[in-house]
Amino acid sequence: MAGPAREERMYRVQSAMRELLGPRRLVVISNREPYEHNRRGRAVVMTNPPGGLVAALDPVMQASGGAWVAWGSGDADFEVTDEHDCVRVPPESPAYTLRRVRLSRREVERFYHGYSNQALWPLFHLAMDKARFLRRNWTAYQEVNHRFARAALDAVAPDRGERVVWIHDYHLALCPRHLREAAPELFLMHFWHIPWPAWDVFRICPQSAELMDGLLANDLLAFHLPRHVDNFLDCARNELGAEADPEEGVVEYRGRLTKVMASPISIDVDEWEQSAASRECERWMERFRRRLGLNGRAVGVGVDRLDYTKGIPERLRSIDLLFQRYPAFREKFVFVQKSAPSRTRIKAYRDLQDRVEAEISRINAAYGSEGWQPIVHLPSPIPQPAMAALYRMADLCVVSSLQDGMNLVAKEFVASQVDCRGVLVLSHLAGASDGSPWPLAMNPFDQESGAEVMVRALRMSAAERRERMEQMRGQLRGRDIYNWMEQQFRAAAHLLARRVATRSVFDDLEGIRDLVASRDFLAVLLDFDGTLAPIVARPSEARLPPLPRSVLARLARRQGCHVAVISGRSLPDLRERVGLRDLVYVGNHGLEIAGPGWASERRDAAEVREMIAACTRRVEARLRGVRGVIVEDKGLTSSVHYRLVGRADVERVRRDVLTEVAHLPPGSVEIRRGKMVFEIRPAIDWDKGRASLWLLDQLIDREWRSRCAVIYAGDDRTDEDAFLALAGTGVTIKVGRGTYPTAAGYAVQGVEELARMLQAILGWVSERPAKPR
Ligand code: GDG
Repeated sequence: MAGPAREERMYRVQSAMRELLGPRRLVVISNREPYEHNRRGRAVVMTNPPGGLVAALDPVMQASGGAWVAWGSGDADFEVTDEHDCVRVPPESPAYTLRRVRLSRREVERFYHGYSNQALWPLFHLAMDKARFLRRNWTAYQEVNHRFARAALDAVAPDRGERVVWIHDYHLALCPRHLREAAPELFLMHFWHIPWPAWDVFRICPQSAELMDGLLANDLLAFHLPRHVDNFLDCARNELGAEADPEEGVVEYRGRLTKVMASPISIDVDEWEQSAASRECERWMERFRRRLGLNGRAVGVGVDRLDYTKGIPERLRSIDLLFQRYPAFREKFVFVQKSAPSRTRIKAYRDLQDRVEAEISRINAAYGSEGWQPIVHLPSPIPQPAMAALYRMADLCVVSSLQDGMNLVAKEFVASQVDCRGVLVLSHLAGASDGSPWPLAMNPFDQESGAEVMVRALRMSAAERRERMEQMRGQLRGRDIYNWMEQQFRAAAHLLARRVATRSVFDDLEGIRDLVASRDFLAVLLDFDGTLAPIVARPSEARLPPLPRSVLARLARRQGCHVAVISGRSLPDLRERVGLRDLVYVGNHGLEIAGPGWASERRDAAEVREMIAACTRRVEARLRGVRGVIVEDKGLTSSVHYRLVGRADVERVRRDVLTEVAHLPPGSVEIRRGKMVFEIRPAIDWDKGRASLWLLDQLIDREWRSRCAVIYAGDDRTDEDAFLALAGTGVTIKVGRGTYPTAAGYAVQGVEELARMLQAILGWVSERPAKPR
């Protein structure tokens, strides 16, 4: 729909995009495509598959001129594409590229119907009895996600640093990880259109860890509701042991950050409103009144994809009860059920369709009369102005979802209610309800009360209907689909602005090699967890992989080469985990250090060791009843981990730790808050940075800056102290490209890439003689 209002909205989105994207262009990836080509006899016709998202994103894509990657689902789709499976759209004035992904019939069956819609969809909507996790479907899901990622990489080449990729929905959870691995510089954002369940539900999924790992490759991940965000953060914590900060809405995993936000989707409010006010809509209203026998009767409306999550049989049962218990409404009320058959390859959907049709026939047979059909079923497609007509003429609209991420029907109804006469009856289990007092809330699992709520709506005074509808319309107007996009573009813009401008070590390998070659000594200082060893859910399970193990062992044998592992773990723990002879071990963030044949610990730390041990025992006793708390005695320090503690108890943990430490002599012991952990430690100004400088003085001499090439790598915030201390003198490497600022000069993508870097270093010094034994 054209018109100044629409232009104004487009202008808003475009300026938000310019702010976000600057010179960057947008690449959208979704399962469904915005344009579909199908054969009708000898002709090929193009259609826009229905759906609010596609309709809203298409103009954005036209403005950005990027690319859209989607499954080519039309039977003539590949007759109109070029040799790269691309077609320029819209056909009348080509503005962007649609890159179609070719899926075989078997892949559609397994990836789309099998895994996406028979495993993830039911599980995430709490329909556990319908969820089937077949290995072959999962394999297809993996392969197809990979395929989408490859298609997107083709679409972003060669200027991929200049692209923002926006991925949509649950079909593509693994896509971000593939993209991140192939093109770390891409900015990845993902919108998840369905609910994210609680951990107790999510953990049912046999592939839960892989799905989380895929999604946490995004820079920005958005859900409809704060509740979904909270659930996701819980899952990240429990599934992967990732650091999840609920205050910031940030997950730190594999050395990088994902911002997780709530951003409820909406509709093109003006478009629905204009459509509802149009002449064409009025003509449809007249036609419906006449043909469906609505004249002089109250009208109820339900509009749904035929999906078991929408609570259609439950709604029909309430209507049944309404006619049974309130016979005054017989002959006076007609319910129009507009349905769109969906996913009919799946038995549960075919069964639902049969059940809905049978129920409607049964109710009509039970109550109907010659001149009155209680429920009118419209299962065939109708144009949008006809949809608006149904919404506009309805006295009540029932949305009875058993679970729903958002539900756009509720919003379309409100936008189309230009006369403010209708009442929205809304399930409190649909995201759209979000605690608003203006719709009448219903619980689809309590069908008797459902009938009562509908009666209340039908009996409501015109003044109250108007009041409620005006309130809802006011709220909706400020939150349309353009606000939704703008909100996410702005969040992305903030993250992009904070992105670090560090170079990959591999871009400057020769420079680093020359530095190493020009010095007599080489010191390689490395953090352990997340740097040498991959992050695992339980710290006790972290292991040093074989490649870095053998490289470190050989590196430390070369003359003039020192290798140190620097960690927050205790010295004995670290030494046991690495288990190599010629290395230096730095434990407790530098409070204790031991090399081959020597050991040192901060005396001022050792002095308070007993005090900390006693304090830790008291904290442990206090917290005995708190589930999930882990108290770890690390000798010179101790840690109270609350990662697995329920949110309600975190405050209690904090209070107990504070209380115990407050009883110790002032200035002796302090608490540092780490990532979901309270550290009880000596009150000494000492960190990985100071420890590194001290160590270099000891290993070489005070002139080390001119005599030694220093390489330090770490993934975590405690490593930032070392990056700062060595800035300008050493080669500092952040492992994992985070979105938070780092003081490191270089970056590598992850543990494996760092291992390759270490291998390169070994190559540079392998000619040097071995140390004497
Ligand atoms: C997912 C989430 C979330 C329905 N029947 C007909 C028809 N429709 C149109 C409606 C509306 C759309 O389909 C359905 O929107 P919903 O929001 O109910 O949802 P899902 O397809 O389940 O979508 C959902 C959404 O994503 C967006 O993020 O809100 O929670 O499950 O636009 O108008 N359209 C026509 N005839 C029909 O019979 N023409």
